[in-house]
Amino acid sequence: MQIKDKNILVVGLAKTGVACARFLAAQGARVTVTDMRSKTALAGQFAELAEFNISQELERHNEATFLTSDLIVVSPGVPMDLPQLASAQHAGVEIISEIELAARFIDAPLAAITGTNGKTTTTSILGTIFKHNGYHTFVGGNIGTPLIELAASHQIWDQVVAEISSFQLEWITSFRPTVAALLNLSEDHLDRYPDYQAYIDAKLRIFENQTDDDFAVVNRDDPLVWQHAQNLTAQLFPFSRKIELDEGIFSKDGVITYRHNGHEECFPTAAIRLQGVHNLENIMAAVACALLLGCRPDETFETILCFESLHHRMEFVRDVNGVSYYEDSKATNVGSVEKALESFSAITLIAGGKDKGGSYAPLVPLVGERVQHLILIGEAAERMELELGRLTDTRRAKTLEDAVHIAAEITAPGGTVLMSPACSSFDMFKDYEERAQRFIAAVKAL
Ligand code: UMA
Ligand code: ADP
Repeated sequence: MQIKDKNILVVGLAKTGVACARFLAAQGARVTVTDMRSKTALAGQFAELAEFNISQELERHNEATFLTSDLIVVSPGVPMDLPQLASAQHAGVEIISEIELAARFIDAPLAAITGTNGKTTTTSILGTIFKHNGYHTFVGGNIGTPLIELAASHQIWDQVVAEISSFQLEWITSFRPTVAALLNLSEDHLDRYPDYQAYIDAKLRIFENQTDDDFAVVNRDDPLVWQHAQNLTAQLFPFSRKIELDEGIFSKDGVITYRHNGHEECFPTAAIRLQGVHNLENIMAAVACALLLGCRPDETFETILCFESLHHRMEFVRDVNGVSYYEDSKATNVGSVEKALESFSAITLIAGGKDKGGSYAPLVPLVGERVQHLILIGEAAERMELELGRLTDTRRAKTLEDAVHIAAEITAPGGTVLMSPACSSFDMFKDYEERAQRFIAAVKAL
């Protein structure tokens, strides 16, 4: 790919934009960065670009710059319908996402993980398996390290594991994983997509450039995933908790069985530390990717036995007066909250935050059955109360700290206080990690 002396516009200057601008400038491109934020707000980002000669257009996106660029690289947080992108596309300017740029520099086998929930957990498990098998492994993407840092590292990698979001797939053209996994589909990001199908279509693009030499690891038990997997070019490799498969990976009676081309491997699950049926799905997906890409079964099994839950995913905080407190700040959509509610009974649920536009209706049966008290915070509180409030004792709290105090007052011994918001955090917090820390601090202060 010709980069030197090209006029390249990087749209968005957060983690992705900085990594792209650095890589492109180091390759000799004439780089311009544009972001709606101000120079003051972006001081940290510019400090990271100080060694390069980079033009900047801040607090606006100038259409003329879009139209005169040779290439535009878009950050995932920039919506696809930005008018300047539409004009540039119409004028024939090449527009790509950061993962597309990175993929053009990846020589190693690429395992890419997507789905509404479980991406980070599965990506981490798979990265750990590869490393335990002795492979020099790059783990990146939506998990927090832009994939382009792989290209910028100038190292030779044996394996690449990428967590991939729907946003990152929006501007791909040749991104082609050797193994792509789709874990599950449920409503999310409807504040960005016109409808649910548009979100699903974006996710499915992970398979779009695969050939029949590649593999699609898909959830056999998720009707939407299975339905959309039927027309893929790649070889289907399903995983299931419910169905015994001749080709694929499934769990039954405490054993995970992997079957491929007449070959079988079995892993007992009793000693696995990672709890919850959803994590069994994540483990099966990761093991499938690992074995399909040549990992040894023994080392793979050793890794999954030792793997512990990541922070902020159904994490135990402490017991106070016979009540257990759990923090699930990473549950930013309805699908992940369903899994959390399935894991406990006698629940006081603290939920709410920035509304992503989806329906809360899938929570109705579980809230009715298991939630004794519902405490709502944030912008979504009103809509959540409309959809769920009639099912249980429902209250509003102004702050997360107030919610924790109310929960402590009303939850009977033996119960569980669970913060599993079903919303993003940006109305009240910097991010889900800050929300988690504030919850943990409030619970510790009880
Ligand atoms: N901006 C504009 N114009 C716009 C919109 C945004 O200039 O019209 C600017 C913003 O001011 C900001 C930048 O563009 O400075 C957008 O940055 P970004 O949101 O893409 O943030 P990054 O730090 O580059 O992080 C992104 C991913 N963020 C999103 O997809 C929202 C990170 O995923 C990812 O870890 C990182 O790239 C590295 O690959 C985060 C995320 O929330 C964790 N992902 C979503 C999720 O998991 O639900 C998809
Ligand atoms: P993602 O990266 O897709 O957001 P995470 O692994 O960070 O996924 O988990 C996010 C939330 O989803 C947490 O609340 C976690 O408990 C829940 N979760 C994890 N795996 C799954 C799964 N396979 N299905 C449904 N929910 C899941």
